[in-house]
Amino acid sequence: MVIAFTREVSSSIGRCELTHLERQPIDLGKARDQHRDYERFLWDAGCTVRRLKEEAEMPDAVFVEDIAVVLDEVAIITRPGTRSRRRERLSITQALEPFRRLARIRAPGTLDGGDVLRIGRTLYVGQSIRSNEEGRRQLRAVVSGYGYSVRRVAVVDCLHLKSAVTVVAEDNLLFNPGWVDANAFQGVQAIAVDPEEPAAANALLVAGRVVLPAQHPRTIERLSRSGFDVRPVDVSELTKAEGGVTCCSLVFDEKVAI
Ligand code: CIR
Repeated sequence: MVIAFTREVSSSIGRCELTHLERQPIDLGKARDQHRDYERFLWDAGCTVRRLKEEAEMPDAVFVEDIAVVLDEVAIITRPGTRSRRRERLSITQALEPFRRLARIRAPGTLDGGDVLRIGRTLYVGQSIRSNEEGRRQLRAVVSGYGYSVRRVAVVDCLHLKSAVTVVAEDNLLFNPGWVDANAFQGVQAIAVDPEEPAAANALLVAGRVVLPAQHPRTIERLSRSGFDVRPVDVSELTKAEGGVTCCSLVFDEKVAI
């Protein structure tokens, strides 16, 4: 069974962290409706969706991806690079405990899950404002025993590595050439986003389907023409909170034969 943890959009989402965007009003009802549609996509793709309860005083808590990195062998509870998000760890820890051995990033390390891109046995980690060298060192110490290597990747002008590049097939990336150098990734092909849609590189791959925000029609068209099964979702409200489609879920196999 594939599990997808999500979380109800917080009623305080209007006070979310913002780094590259100006604050705009977020329609909470609409954000929740759009989030339901996103969860419906996950159900349709075969995931068992477990929606965690709202954390009303944690504006960014819907973005569960940043709080953990879930591998087959171990889940790493991160230490988010922004202080306001560290309280989100308690409920994610409790949610993941039944499924994985847990490891933790500890001070002074920082790591946001949005900075960790797994391709096979390599974890590419963004050198972003949220994840530091000590965070990467601790991650490497945890995962190297399981046969993973950790590689640092430079990113510019965006929040996380996965704002700039994501996996759209086992051997294919979608990326924004202005934010990350695709040469950093070995053995995979890379498709660039449409130049007019710089934020389109954050796609979620589930069961061979590629979820992309409907706001990026040119990139959707580009991927569709290349044969990808693209599923547009309207996430206009959470986009105002600098969220993408990967950050709203933690998707993993319930039981893994190791
Ligand atoms: C933040 O700044 O932490 C949130 N407003 C957005 C987090 C988005 N997370 C992600 O892309 N992985």
